[in-house]
Amino acid sequence: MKDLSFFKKLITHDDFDGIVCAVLLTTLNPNLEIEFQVPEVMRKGDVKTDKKTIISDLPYIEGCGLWFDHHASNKGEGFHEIAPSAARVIYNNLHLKYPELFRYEDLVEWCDRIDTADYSKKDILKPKGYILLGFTLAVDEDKDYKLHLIKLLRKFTLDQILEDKFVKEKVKKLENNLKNYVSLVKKHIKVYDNLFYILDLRGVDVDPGVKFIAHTLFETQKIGVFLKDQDDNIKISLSYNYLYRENFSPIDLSKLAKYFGGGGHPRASGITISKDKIDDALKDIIKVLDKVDWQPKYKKS
Ligand SMILES: [Mn+2]
Repeated sequence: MKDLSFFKKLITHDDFDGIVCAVLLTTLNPNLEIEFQVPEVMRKGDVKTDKKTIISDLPYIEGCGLWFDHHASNKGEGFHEIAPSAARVIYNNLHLKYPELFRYEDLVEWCDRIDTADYSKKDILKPKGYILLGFTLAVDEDKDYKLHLIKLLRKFTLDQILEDKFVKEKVKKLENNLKNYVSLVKKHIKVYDNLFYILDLRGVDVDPGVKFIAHTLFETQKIGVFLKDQDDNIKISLSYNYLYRENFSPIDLSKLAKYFGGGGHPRASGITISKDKIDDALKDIIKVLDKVDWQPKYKKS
């Protein structure tokens, strides 16, 4: 691997994991120019890279210089491991070579929890600490805030970060949203017999935190399907309820997403689809989820 100072640019996911990746990598090379991306845009193939570009927590693009990822559905050349977060992949592979990363041990551990949605009900309804900070990223699409947070995480303690004016502003907005989402979810949800639900939020302005509210309010349902506008398309997110903790997962949601051109993790995945195809896709998804057998099969001894 080339020294980190060789690289000029980092393309990273715009979620908490992507931001922690940027914290680690810009600690090693503060001159990296940061571009935030989402997996759908990477898969379309319009994103330009070169040998001086690093990609983290996103699908691989041919010709990039360095790649760090943890999504089972992505393939490519670089550091790719099945780990709780992409930040974990970076940390594990680089911290012995670059001991200045040691100070992020705690941050990376929280990042693992956040990227795998390892939350309690209280974490969702009354978020605190890094979890609260993670949720502020989803409040609105705000590149300046993301860049600001990367700088804060490099320099300050969690308590200091939570006292920052920009952060406080987002926290206030987030807490306001949380209150509204309870009634909003109840209004737009359709629960199916076979332990899944569809939350149709087309035409409604919400941040991704609404998914966790839905899972919390409908905790006996095991899978949630979320529909949301995404520019001229529809974004379908599929996820196991974060409160469903059993190892038995009878359907791999990344494979289901892949069938429609999306991707992700076995327990959380996403699809971007055009408006003319959404009805048929939704019918197919319901058909598949209706047939999921939730009864674990025990091996005969
Ligand atoms: Mn990730």
